[in-house]
Amino acid sequence: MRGIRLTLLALCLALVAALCGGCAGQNAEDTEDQLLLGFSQLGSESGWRLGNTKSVSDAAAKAGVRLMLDNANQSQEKQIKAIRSFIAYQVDVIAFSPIVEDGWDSVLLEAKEAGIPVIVADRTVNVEDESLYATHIGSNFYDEGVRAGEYLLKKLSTLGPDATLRVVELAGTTDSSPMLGRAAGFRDTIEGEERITILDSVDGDFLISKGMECMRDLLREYDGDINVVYSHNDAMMYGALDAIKAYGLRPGKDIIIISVDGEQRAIDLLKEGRINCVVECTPLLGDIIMQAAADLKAGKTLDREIYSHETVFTEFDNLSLLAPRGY
Ligand code: GYE
Repeated sequence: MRGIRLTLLALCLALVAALCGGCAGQNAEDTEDQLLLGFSQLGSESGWRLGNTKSVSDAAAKAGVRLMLDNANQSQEKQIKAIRSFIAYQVDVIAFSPIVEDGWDSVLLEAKEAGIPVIVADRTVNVEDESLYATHIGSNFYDEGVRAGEYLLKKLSTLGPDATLRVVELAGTTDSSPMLGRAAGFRDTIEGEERITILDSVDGDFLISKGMECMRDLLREYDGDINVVYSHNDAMMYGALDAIKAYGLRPGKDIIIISVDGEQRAIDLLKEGRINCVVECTPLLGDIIMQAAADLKAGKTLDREIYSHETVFTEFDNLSLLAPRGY
């Protein structure tokens, strides 16, 4: 019996050591009062995601928060496991970026029953009982889709009365909240404009490689007769640019390119005229998450939604004074 207990203890310690690889401030004296935050990151699929992970780690170090960081490599199952281990370790607060919207009710109920407040970061969840999480910190993805649509309407107005636009959409991970919001906001905004047609929408999973493959297939399927690419993130857009060039067309000129995120590399492409519009979505959420975690530990109630302030960058703007993006 004692042997089993010791083995279990050793296993727990090993798990904690693995998760706590990036723990900040581990001196025996200061760990007592420090806030312990378990953060389940969904993966490393894009520059945006890497910037987000860095923002959370940097902010934790700055705020003196002990961070248990787990990266689920695009697996919801792994995210659920990580959240369960945070509960077992009795962290003060759990934060996680949910890969898809559905399927979180049970594990969040377990956190609630353990008395651990949960911050939903970046992407959103769809749960029966809203009290299963304390707040959502991130972007309004629907509004991002609206901004993409508004840019396209403006662009159309510069092209003369006979212009028509055939659009293909490179969609993010199926059933993820940014994919759903960006698709809906865009459609609602261009609705009623008969000169714009959405030819196709394909799942590019927010990845450069899939953006390239999807765009190559779409160009073949429509014989290159595509006027607009609406990519749900910068990574897929980078891949699509390669496919467009390989097909012998000029992105930004022969095909209008709209993307979302606003990584530095995308802003540089916009300035060079190789893409036309980037809707901003900031991954720099670390400081806001740390503040929210401290407030929750102190027993405060937070707003249900804490949205980032975001804008849109287009070929019609003067971007010469734009500060470096930081991601
Ligand atoms: O747009 C994309 C990333 O969830 C808002 O996920 C985030 C999205 C972001 O992979 O680049």
